[in-house]
Amino acid sequence: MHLIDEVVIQVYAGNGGNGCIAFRREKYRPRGGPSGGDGGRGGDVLLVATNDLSTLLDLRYRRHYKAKSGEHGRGKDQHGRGGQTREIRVPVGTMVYNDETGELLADLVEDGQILVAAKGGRGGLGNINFKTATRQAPEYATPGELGEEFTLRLELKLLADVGIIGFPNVGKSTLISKISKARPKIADYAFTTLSPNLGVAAPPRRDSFVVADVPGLVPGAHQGVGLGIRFLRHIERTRVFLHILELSDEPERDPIQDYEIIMNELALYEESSGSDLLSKPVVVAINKAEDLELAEICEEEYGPYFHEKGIPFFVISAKSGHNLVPLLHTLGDVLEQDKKEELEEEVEDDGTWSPV
Ligand SMILES: Nc1nc2c(ncn2[C@@H]2O[C@H](COP(=O)(O)OP(=O)(O)OP(=O)(O)O)[C@@H](O)[C@H]2O)c(=O)[nH]1
Ligand SMILES: [Mg+2]
Repeated sequence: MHLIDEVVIQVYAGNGGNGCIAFRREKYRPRGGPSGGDGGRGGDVLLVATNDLSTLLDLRYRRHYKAKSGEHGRGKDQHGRGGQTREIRVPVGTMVYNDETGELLADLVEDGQILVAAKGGRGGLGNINFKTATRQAPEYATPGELGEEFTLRLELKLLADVGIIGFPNVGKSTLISKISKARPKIADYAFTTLSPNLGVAAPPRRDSFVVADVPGLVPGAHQGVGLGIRFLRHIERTRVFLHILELSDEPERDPIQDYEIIMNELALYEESSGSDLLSKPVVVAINKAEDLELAEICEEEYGPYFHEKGIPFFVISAKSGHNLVPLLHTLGDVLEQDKKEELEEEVEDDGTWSPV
């Protein structure tokens, strides 16, 4: 399977143009003097973050990105023109690493944010720069500098407010298709979703938020079982998890057991990656309960377990729409609360308060 959330590319900035050695030899001007111009600067390679892209797919088919070199200097005091920069557009949420050293160079989180990924070489100096009182005819110029070259690893981490997690086939994609305009593939088998989907949920009369549906998790995911956990990095940066459970026909499955298995996978991922997943607020919903009698039984049977933990709990049907509006309002509340707490922490950190 081709992953489109990680690519390695090669970037080459342009070389600087060479300085020129030339002398004026014009009729009626016996002592011409040096006239070699400077070389132009090589073009930079820039990474530009844009909201217009949502994957790194375009970069998969093209590995090498070169900016133009600067022109060489010429006679008659003419400087070489600078080389054109090369812009590479990447989706917002792209993290850029130096592939050789592993160093994080930039986290492009805003539309229009720019990283100078490789600097163009400076142009060389032409011999007009070297004329002195004692050296009237300098026979030298300097060469242009080489442009920088790097191997970069780009990693896309989606920026969403809510990350939907859960076993395969529980109805995560069905839910995102109900609450937003996203139209992911939905089917009655595990691992229908192979890469993350984003959707904007707009509950009535309140702020909209971005929801990410990621491929399903199974026991052992942190060791690579199923599609593994590589998609978890996408939800590392979400504020809130919406954990979807289901009333499954499989006799060995139980919603609470499923819940604990997934939380355990998150814990193992957290341990191995040093990320911070378990401290995020969670909202739980048991899906596929369009039968209202069944929904009530579900509420009684599973509700207390989550209420005791202080976790907001809903019994829903993504298919019929049952209970989706209250679920969205609660997600909105939890998000607002989380943003408020973050703001308070920031204020505590630097001890100042400046009204926005
Ligand atoms: N009865 C019922 N079926 C549902 C409901 N929501 C989803 N389904 C069905 O469950 C199956 C899986 O739905 P998906 O939305 O593809 O599930 P998913 O969690 O995205 O699955 P993966 O992408 O494989 O992880 C489909 O056949 C859906 O029609 C629901 O509320 N009620
Ligand atoms: Mg899916």
